[in-house]
Amino acid sequence: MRQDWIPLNCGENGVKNKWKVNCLDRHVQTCPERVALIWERDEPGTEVKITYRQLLELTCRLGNLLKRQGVRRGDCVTIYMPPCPLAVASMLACARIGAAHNVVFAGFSSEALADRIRDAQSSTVITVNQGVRGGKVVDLKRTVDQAVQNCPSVQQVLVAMRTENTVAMTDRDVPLEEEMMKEDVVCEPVAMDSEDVLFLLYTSGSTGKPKGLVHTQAGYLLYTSLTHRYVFNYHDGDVFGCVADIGWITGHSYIVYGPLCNGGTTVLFESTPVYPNPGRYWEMVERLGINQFYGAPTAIRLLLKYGDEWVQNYNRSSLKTLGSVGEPINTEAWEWYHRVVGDGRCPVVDTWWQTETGGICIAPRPSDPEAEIVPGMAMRPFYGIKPALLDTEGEVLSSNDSTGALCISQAWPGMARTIHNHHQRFTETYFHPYPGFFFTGDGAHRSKEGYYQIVGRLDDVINVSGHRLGTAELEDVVNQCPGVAESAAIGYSHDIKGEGVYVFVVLKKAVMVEEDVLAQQLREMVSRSIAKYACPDFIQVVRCLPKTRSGKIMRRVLRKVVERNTDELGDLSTLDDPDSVHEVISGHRRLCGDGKQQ
Ligand code: 6R9
Repeated sequence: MRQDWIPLNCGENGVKNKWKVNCLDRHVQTCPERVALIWERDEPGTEVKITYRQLLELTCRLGNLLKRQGVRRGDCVTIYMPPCPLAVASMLACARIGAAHNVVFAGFSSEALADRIRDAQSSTVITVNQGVRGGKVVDLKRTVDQAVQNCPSVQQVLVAMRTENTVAMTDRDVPLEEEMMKEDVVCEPVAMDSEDVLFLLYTSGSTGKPKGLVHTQAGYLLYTSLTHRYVFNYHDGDVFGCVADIGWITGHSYIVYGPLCNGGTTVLFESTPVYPNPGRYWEMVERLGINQFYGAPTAIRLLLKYGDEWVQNYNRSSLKTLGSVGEPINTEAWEWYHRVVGDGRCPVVDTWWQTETGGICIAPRPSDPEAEIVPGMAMRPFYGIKPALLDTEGEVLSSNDSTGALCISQAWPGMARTIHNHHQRFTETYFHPYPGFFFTGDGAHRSKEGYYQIVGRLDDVINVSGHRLGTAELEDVVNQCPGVAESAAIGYSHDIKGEGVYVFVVLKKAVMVEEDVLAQQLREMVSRSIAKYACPDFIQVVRCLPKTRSGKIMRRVLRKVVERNTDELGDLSTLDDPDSVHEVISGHRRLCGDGKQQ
């Protein structure tokens, strides 16, 4: 890595600025009554609108409360909340007083939450009593209670009330609304340097331990606001509907920071695409007058199976741009999104980017207004992004119509600056594989015309419904099962989730267990240690895993077996025990039948 890349200073060197003024105060001066947030609550038709003036008030009260509770500049506050105005106000309140936030997706288990709180060394956690999603109530405070038992750093938990049900409160817990109402509505924003930390966000990599990527103030804000404006062609007065969760980078950049920095109106979606029925998104588009809709391929694939009527029942004439993010969008889903949802008149932008890149790096727009958009292709680099494709020898592939490792060859404002407490891991992961380049972990193809198409991950990361999951992270959990000697997790292609999880396990000698009992036990362990979405679809017990003579598990071989491409297994002579592959193949057929996977 070129060391001059980081820190990359986007503001003038050393300039102190009140960056958060950019998301709130500035708009309160010019348009205080403009709606900043539309909270689309789980129950359709019960949305709540919050103006810029109200959001500033909430943020200031919360900022003052955090200060009263001892949170200082440089601290890191963990936020475990579903999308709601108080979650946004919590993020902005941290920024206002110079503290970093660490939002943890509220679907993560207590163990996953505890890991992230410990790594971030948070003394304060903000949560809600309960979450409501798809008509179901989830006890989020209870998950926090379990997590903080193993987090000695935590001194206080601020609890907002999403439902009217009371929850057990201890001395450590602070009733959020009650206490913030005692605070003043003015809270002077702290001046921060352009390179000070804005937030940490944990994401999975190819080792067992999730990494806390660090984003800083000025560059991140500049990059998210520009990409929000130009990729989606966002104009003043538009209603921007990003249906991601605020626990992911998409929520940070395109629900909160990008739209608010642009003085936009942004939707916070609390529900699911199929609640109370598969028309939910489009009924919401009609009711809220959404102009830009930004969602995930997994949801599009799910909805297209329910048929066109659920879309056509609603008036979607407000829509101007449709966006897709999180994983490759297959042509069928792209075409349906374009033809049915957008009535063939809205550009569909397939946006490629990562937690690490902060904002969209490759997308069909901006471009000339009439420039072609090829289905399922991210196509064009954003301003200032210089992609490069490298071959396995590390040589730059300079011609078109080539495929290689997707790298970025110069710094850009939105890039993550480090991994919290692990700068060495940051440089090793992103800058050592291809010296002089930032390595994304993805493979890509550059077409004859010079357009980019993402091929998928090159490392041991599985993408389940747009959520990243490390194979090592899964194996660490599975291997904790007393009967398991070792395991290998791989992703296989799944027609709704994009990828599903398939786990091979080798049992310890003399362990006898029914396969369904084991499968049940392992699913519970994964759900407890990571999250429900990480649960394996298939668990296959094998005598041994195919390994090289040096002991490396041949995941490539396992993937071919599961994808039923056994003609392409390649040369197996380097394997320690070539027979093991035949056993794996027959075991797989026993488990999944003779048909194609799924
Ligand atoms: C924003 C986000 C990043 C990984 C990334 C890639 C995959 C994201 C994609 C896409 C194909 C797209 N990915 N967008 N693959 N086409 N348009 O999703 O961040 O959660 O960090 O995931 O997701 O593999 O490397 P994150």
